[in-house]
Amino acid sequence: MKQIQNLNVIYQHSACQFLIGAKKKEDFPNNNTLEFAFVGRSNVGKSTLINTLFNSQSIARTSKNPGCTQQINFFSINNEMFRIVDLPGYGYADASKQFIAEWQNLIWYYLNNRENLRQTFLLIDARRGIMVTDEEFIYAMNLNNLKFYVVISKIDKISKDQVKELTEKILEMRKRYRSMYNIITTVSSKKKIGIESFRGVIIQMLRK
Ligand SMILES: Nc1nc2c(ncn2[C@@H]2O[C@H](COP(=O)(O)OP(=O)(O)O)[C@@H](O)[C@H]2O)c(=O)[nH]1
Ligand SMILES: [Mg+2]
Repeated sequence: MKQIQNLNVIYQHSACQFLIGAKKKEDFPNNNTLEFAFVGRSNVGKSTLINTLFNSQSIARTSKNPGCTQQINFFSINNEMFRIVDLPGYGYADASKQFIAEWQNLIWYYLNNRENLRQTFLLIDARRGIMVTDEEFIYAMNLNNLKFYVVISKIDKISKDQVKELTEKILEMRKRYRSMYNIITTVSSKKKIGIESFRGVIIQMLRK
């Protein structure tokens, strides 16, 4: 794995470039660069958050294309300093069984086999809390012994006390799901809350 220098670059204008939308594992780019995967229910605010973190217009463009939500989108930050991986959202009420099966095959192949995957960020919508599909996903991650880090999104939609309550409730779940990281990050892309500290989390993880 290559050495990463001058991490402060991501505090400035980070350049985010769309690499590929993978529909099958053969499409994945090389594994020489550390990756951070983002996952969650559809509409949880994943694309907006990635866009806010890395000042990227390409992510917004990519995710507006409905076809692109069914593939794993790889983005290169600052010319391969690291990558952001936008996993297809789960929780489509109207998804066909075949679509769900295909989605699961590709996503679980990625999560289980990707050696350059540094961390998986699981987004939870502050307004909705942990829903059945979220817990199913958490259960499966834990079963596969895959670590993940919870990020509560859209915190502008609830009060500070409610944010605290939800954070505690999720941390409480660590008793059952040990592969959950012991820290939770809370963000609002809309109000730009928690964005700097989330960048700090990513920088810390690049250093390790
Ligand atoms: N209030 C609020 N809305 C948000 C926030 N982030 C995203 N949204 C909205 O949530 C919807 C889904 O966002 P999107 O990023 O496309 O979700 P994705 O499906 O997870 O990629 C859009 O209408 C966004 O404008 C946030 O921090 N606060
Ligand atoms: Mg999206």
